[in-house]
Amino acid sequence: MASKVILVTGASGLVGNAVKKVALEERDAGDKWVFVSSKDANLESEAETMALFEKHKPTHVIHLAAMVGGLFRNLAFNLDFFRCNMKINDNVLHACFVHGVKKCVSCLSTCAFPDKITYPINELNLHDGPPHDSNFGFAYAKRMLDVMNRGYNSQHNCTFTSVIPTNVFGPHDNFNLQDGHALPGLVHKGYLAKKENKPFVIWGTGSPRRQFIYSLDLARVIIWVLREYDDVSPMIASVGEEDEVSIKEAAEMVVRAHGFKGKIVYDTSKSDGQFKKTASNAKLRKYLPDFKFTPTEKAIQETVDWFIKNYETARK
Ligand code: NAP
Ligand code: GFB
Repeated sequence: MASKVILVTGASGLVGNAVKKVALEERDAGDKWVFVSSKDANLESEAETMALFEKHKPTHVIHLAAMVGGLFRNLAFNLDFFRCNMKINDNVLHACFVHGVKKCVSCLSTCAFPDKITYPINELNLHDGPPHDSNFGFAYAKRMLDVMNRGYNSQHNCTFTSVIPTNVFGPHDNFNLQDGHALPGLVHKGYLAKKENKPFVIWGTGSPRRQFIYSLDLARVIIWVLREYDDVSPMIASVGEEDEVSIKEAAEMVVRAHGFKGKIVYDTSKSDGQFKKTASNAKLRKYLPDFKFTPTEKAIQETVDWFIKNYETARK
């Protein structure tokens, strides 16, 4: 009899594939892992969500499913990001409650933190003011996940918690130029610029700053939280502040990874979005003082190699 039945929603995405890889590597013989995507159930539907839980009867849940996108998709669909994610999160947490799930670990995002704040941000700042305008819909829906976790705990003593990643990247990302995030967008553009001998275009000024976490490192943190962290309050999952880089520096790492030798240009007609969202990982370090993050340059090289090898099937 499996000691845990662990249901992973959003398993076909960037973070989901990383959790699958790490879970299968770390395989704890007693656990049964169930990886699902929207093909198994549309989590915006309460009925389909309940049926999914009825079918798999999970004891533990890693809830990753969401409407996700980079700056430009958020700018275009703030309302959809709010409504779609509110429905998904309400359905999943309610199904967890109805099915007596022992622990659920969900994913927020550091873009949910207030925009006008003293950096670095920490977990206690989550509700201290409005988020950046470019992604208010997504940000408020993510904050409501934390509100629901606290509600299920105070009213029903549930252990539903969350991690708060910074910008994530890695294999199986969404490399669509319009909808995706900066790093997969730059990886894709680097590939096309080299193949078509065209300039490599960075959108915006290149000066905004980000902390990028490799999907495989985030997956290790999420699985540790599932096994060892029993607090409802969220935990930031991020590299240190010292590893924050500018978009320009990140783009230069992508250029080196592709071995691109051509012209690099900036399209400053494109928005820069939020200048920075520097996060402190002090809470994570308190619990995991020896956690080793993959160096960003090495992780970008592995992502570029994965994209070149899987170009035909990659999301783009
Ligand atoms: P992703 O690659 O876009 O994957 C999204 C996943 O959600 C896919 O498996 C998708 O299934 C599933 N999904 C979407 N809508 C669904 C629906 N209505 N019903 C059922 N499943 C649905 O996203 P990701 O980057 O891995 O993000 C995973 C989690 O990390 C999300 O909660 C996200 O907010 C959070 N996060 C991501 C980042 C980042 O930089 N990527 C940063 C911070 C936090 P299909 O493949 O079937 O569509
Ligand atoms: O990763 P990104 O789309 O989202 O953009 P955010 C980060 C920065 O990269 C912006 C610049 O300053 C962009 O101008 N950039 C340069 C590019 N080249 C590109 C490119 O080719 N594609 C993209 N997308 N950007 C998101 C939030 O904010 O962060 C989401 O909107 C989510 O809700 C995500 O939280 C993690 O970091 O600005």
